[in-house]
Amino acid sequence: MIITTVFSIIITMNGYSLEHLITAVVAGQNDRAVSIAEVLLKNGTSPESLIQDGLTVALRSLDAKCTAEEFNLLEIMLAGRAMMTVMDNVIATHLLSSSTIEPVPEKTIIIGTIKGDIHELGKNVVKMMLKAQGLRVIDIGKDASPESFVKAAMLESARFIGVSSLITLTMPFIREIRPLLNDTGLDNVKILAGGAAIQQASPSDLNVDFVAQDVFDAVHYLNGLTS
Ligand code: B12
Repeated sequence: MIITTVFSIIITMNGYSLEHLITAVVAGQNDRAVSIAEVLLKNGTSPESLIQDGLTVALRSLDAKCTAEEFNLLEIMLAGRAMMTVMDNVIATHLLSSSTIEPVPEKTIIIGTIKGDIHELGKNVVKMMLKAQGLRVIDIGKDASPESFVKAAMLESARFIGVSSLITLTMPFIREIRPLLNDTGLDNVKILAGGAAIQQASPSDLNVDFVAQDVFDAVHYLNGLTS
């Protein structure tokens, strides 16, 4: 009761809550979503919370709209666009103004969505956050073959590979990356995997070094290896 009252007072003082942000993103209202996110950030909501409790929750709430019975491409695409507008115009701007970290070549990561999967919003969030952490991020896009991850790692002298997957059926392709790396002599390259489809899998299931629950989990893991 007391907690609910305090929460209501905070919302009233700020004018907006994360719930408003979620509603605006789901409705595909770019400008409104940006304004709300700006107010929330100004009033002390962290970028982490905006991403995890706002933007990600908004997109995941469209889960049912992505099934064969109820597929609504337009609605999902508009929500995805609103989400990335907030990422570009509010979160990235905030992160860039609060840090001056230059990308470090020794901290290069190849990032992409695995073969058979065209989801890219999560990957793009990860890309932006890792850049803000000073990593040099090479994005090889979506529907990327295991071979293309390894080729890019070789060409770019990467230390890490980040694989995104939201489609469960793509798991066998993720497992192929490690043996291909070993065949090329890149045994030291660490593989991180993330995305809604594989969060429950263990690293050994996927033949990778780390399975991230979200982007902040990945940042924590990488900081442990690079600092
Ligand atoms: C948006 C969406 C779409 C959009 C994608 C737009 C785009 N440009 O990306 C569109 C409409 C195109 C789409 C298409 C399809 N979709 Co869809 N989609 C979704 C939805 C609703 C949200 C996904 C999303 O963007 N979330 C927001 C982001 C921020 O979250 P995230 O991706 O999880 O990322 C976070 C973490 O996971 C992590 N992370 C993500 N990647 C990585 C990578 C690394 C390296 C690291 C460290 C971390 C990390 O960090 C991010 C931030 O914390 C999900 C529902 C759900 N529950 O996820 C279904 C969902 C993923 N889609 C699904 C399906 C079935 C499809 C289609 C096959 C539908 C169809 N009938 O054609 C097609 C895909 C075709 C294909 N071959 O890929 C299923 C997948 C089921 C499964 N497990 O296999 C889901 C779960 C919906 C459902 N319940 O059935 N989809």
